[in-house]
Amino acid sequence: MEKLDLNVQGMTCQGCVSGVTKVLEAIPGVNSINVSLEKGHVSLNYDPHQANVELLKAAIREAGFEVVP
Ligand SMILES: [Cu+2]
Repeated sequence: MEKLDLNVQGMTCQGCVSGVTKVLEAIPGVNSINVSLEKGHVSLNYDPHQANVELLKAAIREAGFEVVP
């Protein structure tokens, strides 16, 4: 398992939090998802054989949020 921390912009309510959580949960190999609305932060663990950073970022972007450095 690899750990990933991302800063995510555009989350404004718990609906956004569950939206981000849902798209990440749908990706095989992803678990321990933690989304902080206050900090604009997402952390998760993923299996590098099943997912990768670019795939995870793309899923967040497709859900309508911005991943920032
Ligand atoms: Cu929202």
